[in-house]
Amino acid sequence: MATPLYLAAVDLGATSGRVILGKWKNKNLELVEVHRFPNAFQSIGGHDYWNIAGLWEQIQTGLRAAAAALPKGAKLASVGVDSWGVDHVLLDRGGRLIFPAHAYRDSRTHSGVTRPEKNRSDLARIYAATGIPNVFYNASLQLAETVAACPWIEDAAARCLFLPDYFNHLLGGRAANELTIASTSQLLGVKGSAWSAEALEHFSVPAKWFTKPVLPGTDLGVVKNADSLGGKALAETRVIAVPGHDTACAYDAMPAAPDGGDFFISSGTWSLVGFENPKPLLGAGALAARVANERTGDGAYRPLTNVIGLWLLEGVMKDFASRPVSSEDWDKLITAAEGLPAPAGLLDVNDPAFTSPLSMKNAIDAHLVARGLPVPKELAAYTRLICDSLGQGHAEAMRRFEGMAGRRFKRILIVGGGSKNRLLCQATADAAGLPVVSFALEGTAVGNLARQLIALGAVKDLATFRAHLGRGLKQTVYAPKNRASAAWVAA
Ligand code: LFR
Repeated sequence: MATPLYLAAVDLGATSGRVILGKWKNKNLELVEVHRFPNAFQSIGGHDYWNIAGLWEQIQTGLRAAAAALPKGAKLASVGVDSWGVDHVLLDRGGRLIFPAHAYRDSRTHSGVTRPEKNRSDLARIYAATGIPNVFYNASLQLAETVAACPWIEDAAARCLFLPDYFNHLLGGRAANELTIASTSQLLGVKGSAWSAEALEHFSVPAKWFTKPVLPGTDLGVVKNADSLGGKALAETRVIAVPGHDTACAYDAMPAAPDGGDFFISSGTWSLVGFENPKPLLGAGALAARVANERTGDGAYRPLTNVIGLWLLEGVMKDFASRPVSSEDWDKLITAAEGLPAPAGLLDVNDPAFTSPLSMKNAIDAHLVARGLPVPKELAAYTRLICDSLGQGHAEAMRRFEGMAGRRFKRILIVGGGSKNRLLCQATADAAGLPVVSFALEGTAVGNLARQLIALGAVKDLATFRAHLGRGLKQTVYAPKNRASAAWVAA
């Protein structure tokens, strides 16, 4: 009987964070969520910020809970941190935070510094250099705004670390920029793994703030202050740079078929739709489709677009007196939504009005009224409209990728919160005309733990991990209902 290996995944999301304890034994991974906490950005004086000290507090609480959940005498072999992309801290030479960590939805980049937007050739040049389109929340634009607003920062700051890099460092790891999270910034070169001098110069971001990104799987050192975290259980715990970007973790966790025929959706606050490719997708078509060539845990490419995601539904719920909490509540809501007739027309989920509205319900209503469509009366009808619209958005994005990459996908694999939403899965299958396979899988945490297992030498590589994982995994297949041909016959 093999000795189990225990590892912790710190998985930070924009609306909640978790610490998960993983147990690896006999090629099987078991997870226990030892700590979960809400997360939200906080607004003050017209700007939105993350509570970095609060997040650090929660990470420590989670690690203490992980230590407490270990069997007597067992040790935590390693820990890794992942989070949403683009957000970062600036540190002075002594490692102190010297600028508030803005949240990516803050409006500071919306006007003024969107320089490439003003100049098409700049836009194409920066895209060719970084493979990342110009999206308002990119770290490039955020840092450009910081430097423009506070020119003194150039000298005062010594390092820019993305959030997982920073928490790895607080845990005791060396201060390093990890590749996947660096690839969300629009400052990393699309070829190789060096920062793009062209992008840094264009955005006036000092190159000295960054070091050459390390690959996921790099051992950054040993946890410090183990006494305050979990005593002996954490005394030799390694801090491992897992894919710092949660989307890279979620994609790593997909038990994809080795033939490359799978299209991926990581469905949560955002729907992150894309696929794995040895090469980036570049050129005018990819730029127009806003393809982000982010990096995978193996350092390859994940051409992807962000479809707005369940942020729409989360937002709408704030305008209703009661919202589902338990899985029974959710089931009731989805059943009610399924029972409704199909909406008269769908939302264009790419409308920027949905990015950060004061009221999502008002934004949706205005969008519908402008298109001459009826406004829903109850939460179930909004749920139906949102799921059908997202399904359509997923399918359209997939078709665009097929056109650009010259390939046909055979299945759509979905992980994340939305994979539990059967209305969304079915709507996606129907719109795409492909089976959607939903996995009962904590995608980001599993991808985070997988990279630790590979780094510790317990698993050979990602393909091997996916094969082990796929064997025991519960999956639900949503076959497409042939809507298109039904409509054709009716016509
Ligand atoms: C998802 C995600 C997306 C990124 C967005 C903003 O959590 O990481 O991949 O585009 O957050 O950083």
